[in-house]
Amino acid sequence: MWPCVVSSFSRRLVASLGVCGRRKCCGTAAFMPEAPAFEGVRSRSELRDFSVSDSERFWAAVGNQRLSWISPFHTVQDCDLTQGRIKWFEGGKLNVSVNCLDRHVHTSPDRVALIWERDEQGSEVKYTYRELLEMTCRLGNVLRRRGVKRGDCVTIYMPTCPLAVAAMLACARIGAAHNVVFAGFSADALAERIRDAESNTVITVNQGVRGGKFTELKKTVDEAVQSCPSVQQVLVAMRTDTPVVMTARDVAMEEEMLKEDVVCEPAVMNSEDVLFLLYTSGSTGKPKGIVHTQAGYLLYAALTHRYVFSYHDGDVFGCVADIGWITGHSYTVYGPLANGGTTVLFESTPIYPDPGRYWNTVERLKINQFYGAPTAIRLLLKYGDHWVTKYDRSTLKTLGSVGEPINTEAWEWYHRVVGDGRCPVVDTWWQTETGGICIAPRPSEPDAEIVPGMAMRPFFGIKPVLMDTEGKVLTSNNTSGALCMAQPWPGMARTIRNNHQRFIETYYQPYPGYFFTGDGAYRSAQGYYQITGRLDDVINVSGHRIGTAEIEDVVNQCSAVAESAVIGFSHDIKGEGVYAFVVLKKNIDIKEDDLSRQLNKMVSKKIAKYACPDVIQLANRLPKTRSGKIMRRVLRKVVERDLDGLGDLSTLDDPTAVQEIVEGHNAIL
Ligand code: 6R9
Repeated sequence: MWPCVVSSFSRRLVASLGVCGRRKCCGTAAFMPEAPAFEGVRSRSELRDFSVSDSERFWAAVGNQRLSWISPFHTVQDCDLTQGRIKWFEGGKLNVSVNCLDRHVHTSPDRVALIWERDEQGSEVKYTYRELLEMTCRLGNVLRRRGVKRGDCVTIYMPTCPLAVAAMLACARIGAAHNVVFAGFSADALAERIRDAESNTVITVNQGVRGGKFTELKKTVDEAVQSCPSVQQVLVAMRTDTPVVMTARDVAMEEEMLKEDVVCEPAVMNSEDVLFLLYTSGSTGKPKGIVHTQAGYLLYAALTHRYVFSYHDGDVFGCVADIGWITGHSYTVYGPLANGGTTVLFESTPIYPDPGRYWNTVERLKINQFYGAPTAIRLLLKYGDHWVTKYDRSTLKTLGSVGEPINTEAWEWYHRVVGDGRCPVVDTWWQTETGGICIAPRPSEPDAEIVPGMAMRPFFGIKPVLMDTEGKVLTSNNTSGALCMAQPWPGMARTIRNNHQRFIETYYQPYPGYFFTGDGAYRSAQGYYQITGRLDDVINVSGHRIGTAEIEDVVNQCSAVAESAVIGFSHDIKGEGVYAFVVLKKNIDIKEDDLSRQLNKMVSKKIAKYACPDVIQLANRLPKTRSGKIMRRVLRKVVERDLDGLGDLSTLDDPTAVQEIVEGHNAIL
């Protein structure tokens, strides 16, 4: 029955929920597994309409159905977008780690929660729900005993691994907030985030291992904390056998965990207490600490994970994002675990030990849903189909894409080669600020069409609008504008840490009464959404508005081109001209004139003559963030010849890429 590891508190809690662990089941809809039923709602699209028109009833039902509450909420929402005030499920009390662990340990303790796909191919390790709960409780007890209190913020600087997940959940268990910093960030970037979060505790590992290379994470933390007076202790876990120098501030984490009990009383949290901070770049240099809270975030991550990917019990979910990004938070950790799923922790890179790594992993772990980034897909496409087709991918059911627009060529390849033409590809649009997926082709009627490269349909409860330059809502279809959200949803960010004013100015002042995403979008004649890129990436050529992503999409379809980045630059006659940075595929020999002719022909044909590149600069690689986004801001500054204004380069993957771009640009002039 009830495993001994669970506290009497949790036992009482689950007992109070009844056998299914769900309070007030409201019946489920016949047309959609597990979705709540509402009178008169007979299809998935009717349910989507209902979720927007009667959003309080919708969210109340799913909130009751999908989360386990210690005390029920009394107010579904208290939001005012004109003020940037977002509150959901007030009065409710719950514990996120109980929702992600204890309730599944209750029903299926031996179900696999995590499959750690270690950097060393073929050495995966599985952890059951019982084991993950034990690990979490031990670590929760370590933190508590060492003085971490409810409301404190713990910074986690670790690679994607089970102890990192346990660290996140241990914070949630004792009511501390976590601040995961991507383990590729430099000491300076880490220090800035620790200081802003005012963390007293940092959790790290001795060394990281990625792509066969070792990184000295503990050393980086040592350097960072020198300028972080708030830090009192650093917990150090051992990822490798290599010893590291331990100071009086450092604590051997596994040793401490072994001394602790496997039972840890969960803190009783309010719906709106902070669950985590996650720093993300804005248009200005200083990163923003985006704040998410307990109930609304967890519910939204769980619901989107369940329905966008059509995740069913027993499926193996493979999100290959690092836990240092929001995608790792919502779709490696919180969404899958809230749903009692099996989730893969991918520690490696797409090309280690060779470009077949993803598909080798899919075959070995029998992954059913694969969720990755277009930048990786484009990279792998270059290496050819055989790296994919040599592995058995018959377990795959859904393929997901996230992080940037996926160009048609990459989409088609992902669909045709990776998915053998039989898996829906879901291009999912969302942001750190939205907490979870907001626009995606699914859920929809099961065989509804999917248009390549389009995120298409708003998720339940999401009401997108497009705004014109005067701030008016564009009502017609076949139109482009600034993407805003007209209605709040539970997963949206609550504030920016230490800077609510910046939160309001960035997201709520540009279009009063709406949440402004910072992205541009096109709404097709059928009403489907296509993201055209950050609004600062939209350029205006001779009065014609064009998304740089649209031009890139065409350029990337050229058989010689591996990847490209297009920016606007100041042009005497046109206002803005089109500047294309182009990376050629390996072993391609083409004259620049021929390339330029080919690209002009293609762009004229697919978009219009005005969109043709005025300048083409060949490059060996593009400057990218460590999460794979092309840093167009840097390219613009190079082209503007404003090298002093390059801004924050802490997220840059390979600093030498910028130097190469500068030299290439100088050679063109
Ligand atoms: C989840 C994530 C958010 C920004 C967002 C947009 C871009 C994300 C996209 C996409 C086109 C998609 N973006 N998904 N653009 N199509 N499917 O990536 O969060 O790191 O905060 O980035 O990424 O520009 O505004 P985050």
